[in-house]
Amino acid sequence: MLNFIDHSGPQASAAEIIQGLEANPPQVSPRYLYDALGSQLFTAITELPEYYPTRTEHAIFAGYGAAIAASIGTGRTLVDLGAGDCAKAAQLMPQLIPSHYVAIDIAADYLRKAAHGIAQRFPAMQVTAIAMDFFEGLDWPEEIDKSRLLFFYPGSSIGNFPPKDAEQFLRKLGQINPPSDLLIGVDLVKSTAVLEAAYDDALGVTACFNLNLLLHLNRLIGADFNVRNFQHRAIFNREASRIEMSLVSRSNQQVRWNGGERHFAQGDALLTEYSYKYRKEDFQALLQRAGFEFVQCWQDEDNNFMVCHARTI
Ligand code: AVJ
Repeated sequence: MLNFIDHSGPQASAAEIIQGLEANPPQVSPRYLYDALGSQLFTAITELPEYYPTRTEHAIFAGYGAAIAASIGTGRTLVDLGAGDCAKAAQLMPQLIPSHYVAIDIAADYLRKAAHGIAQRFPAMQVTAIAMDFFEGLDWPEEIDKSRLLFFYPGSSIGNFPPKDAEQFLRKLGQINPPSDLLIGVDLVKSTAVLEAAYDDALGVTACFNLNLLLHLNRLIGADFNVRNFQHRAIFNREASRIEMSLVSRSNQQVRWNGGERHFAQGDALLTEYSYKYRKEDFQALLQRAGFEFVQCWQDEDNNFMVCHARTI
């Protein structure tokens, strides 16, 4: 029942990584946070007391699953963007009853196992797993039927894009085969203390997650980053409405890689991730600019997180 398609293509682009490291200020795409260990560390993050998004979204799906299914309808092709362990989609399947589940993720091995489990649990549903990086936009694989698409983009992963890029990404999704629907999780603006704790937890799991990116880079570009020489930092920039996660150099040091090197002075920050936070009205306006009509949204009591249903006009 499971159809697996490998569109992962050439893995990481060393040239792109090096260009970012040589830029001022230096930066690395957050996609490099997710090697095998990084994916497991992210799963650990979702269980931390301070990291509210995953459990809040889970509670919204649990409380409003029937309402969500009533708003969207059943029998759709559920396209899971960044499926990971497929658990979030699986939570809604008994109510959404998709005819076809298309799980997309960059972590191929992890995805294949998870999708296999889903295919066994829901034998009446067609399951397709696609190993693909859709960060630069989703190129729809020709071998997959694109009728009655429901894009599922939970976890506030949209927050990794700056708002202009988020708008463009969503517009392209909507243009694949309109009319289509979108069910998306969005993290909301809140107090600095709550936001910063979520990205700098007491156990230091997020610090490990961030620092592990350096080990990933060491393998990808033959770099010699010493994890002990960098410190995790996550601050909320309220003006830009985003968490800024970076790795700060603990000393003056030289870092080398295949064909290049760079000096990091003590206090220099290597930017690893932005995580944008929205006000409800601002996200609705963004959806509209991206060519979607806002249908309905569901939030937790404390307005920490929201799940939106929108459809292309
Ligand atoms: C997977 C992008 C939603 O921004 O909250 C968690 C990743 N980074 N802790 C987020 C993340 C640090 C996460 N997203």
